[in-house]
Amino acid sequence: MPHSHNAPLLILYTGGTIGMVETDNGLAPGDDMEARVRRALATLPPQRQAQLHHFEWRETSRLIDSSSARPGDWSNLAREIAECYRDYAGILVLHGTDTMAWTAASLAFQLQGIDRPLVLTGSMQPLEAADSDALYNLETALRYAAMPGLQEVALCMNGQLLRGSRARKWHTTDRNAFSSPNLAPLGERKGDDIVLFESRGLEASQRGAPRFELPDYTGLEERVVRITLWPGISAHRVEQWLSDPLVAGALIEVWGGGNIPEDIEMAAVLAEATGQGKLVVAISQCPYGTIKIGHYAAGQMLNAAGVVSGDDMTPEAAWTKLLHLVAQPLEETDRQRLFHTSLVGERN
Ligand code: ASN
Repeated sequence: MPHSHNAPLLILYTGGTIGMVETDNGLAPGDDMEARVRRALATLPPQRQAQLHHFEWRETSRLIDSSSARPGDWSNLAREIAECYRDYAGILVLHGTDTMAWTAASLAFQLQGIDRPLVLTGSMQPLEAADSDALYNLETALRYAAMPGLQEVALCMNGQLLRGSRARKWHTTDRNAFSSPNLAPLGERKGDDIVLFESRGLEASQRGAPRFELPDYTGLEERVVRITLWPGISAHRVEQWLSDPLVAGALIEVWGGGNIPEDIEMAAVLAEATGQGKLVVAISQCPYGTIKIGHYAAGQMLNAAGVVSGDDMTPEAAWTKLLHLVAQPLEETDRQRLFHTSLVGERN
């Protein structure tokens, strides 16, 4: 359903540094964030204020440092958005930066086919700090959240608009903290111009109609493990994780272009897990580029063990996609097929 351009935007505040204030225990989420945001926006030059769409405000019941976010928070957020998004021209989620890429990827899988902008932003410095990046990010993200040409989940930081399922936090302190290693930005702010590269957005065919999938993720974090290989890692160590009956999915971060140690026991452990119907996927430890399982002999065991390639996905997207598939009552072959398929432009 096309949305009205007169509809307001929604700002959904979840916590994060952007709204934090100094307390006796260090930075923590502060009160009155709506008033503080409106005051900050009112300091922009009038012609830039005039370009901002009007917005309504909501807050999640628990404002958090995003390092405390859990999958249950992602499913709550997606449900809240699914219930109200039709009333808004676009949605802006204010979020901590530490796990913003995880939330963005997770929202993309839950809210597939969303037909308007869903933008996440935050900041590296609190709104009221000297030289804060908060107002710049707020203004830029609000502008993107009002662009009808953007019809997907995106993350906006430091003037860059990145696909939510492709973004990663890349720096601990720099205001240019996010990157999208395997996909060019969807948009870029140049001076006061906010440019959206529509040809890079999700194609109409890929986006389709809204087809939200909203399983409850609460407690499911126990069911998907993430294992990063280190030189000399033993099959026994991997088995300890994979053989746990609670575990239904595993993300294995392998070497370079898709290699694991030539260790027959390791191959047997992986094959045992996939044989039990667990979804085991591999991505590279290299942030840039894709894997090609079987290119080297050292990777062929992954194929033989039934491990599914995560191609050029980020760990955040691969893990949240695993969780999303594990959370639904799907046949094993459908889970594998869906993991292989690009659902929201998260992989090539
Ligand atoms: N620890 C903060 C958070 O993720 C970091 C930030 O927002 N810059 O909530």
